[in-house]
Amino acid sequence: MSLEKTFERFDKNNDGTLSLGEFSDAVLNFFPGFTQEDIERRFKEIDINGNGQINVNEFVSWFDEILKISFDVCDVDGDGKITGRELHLVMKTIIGKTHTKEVCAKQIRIADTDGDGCLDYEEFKALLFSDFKKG
Ligand SMILES: [Ca+2]
Ligand SMILES: [Ca+2]
Ligand SMILES: [Ca+2]
Repeated sequence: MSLEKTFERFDKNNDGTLSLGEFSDAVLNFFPGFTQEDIERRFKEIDINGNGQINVNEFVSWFDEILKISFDVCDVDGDGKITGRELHLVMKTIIGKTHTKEVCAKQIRIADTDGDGCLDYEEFKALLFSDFKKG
């Protein structure tokens, strides 16, 4: 699942842009902890020309940045990798989901494609998108 595909999926009326409602659905799907107020503020930041719509380029670059920030926040010790313990902390504080340590460890195992026991940025993204697919 790429960010472009995510965009298309949430562009419910297929007009090639995301309205505030469509954007809100997309954000909440990945980050249920966001409040409506946060979402509206971010929407205004992304919608630079103020026409009330976000195009695919604006969405993809914003989302990529948010994912990088989330990754850095998750990576508490800053070694460029996320462990099960770090993931547990993050799910709770940022993403707003409470998972047990066991569930986090299992998710790491599933998403850890190179088998080093931790998630790098690409694996982290894949994990978020796999959650998205399930939901
Ligand atoms: Ca739309
Ligand atoms: Ca780390
Ligand atoms: Ca890995």
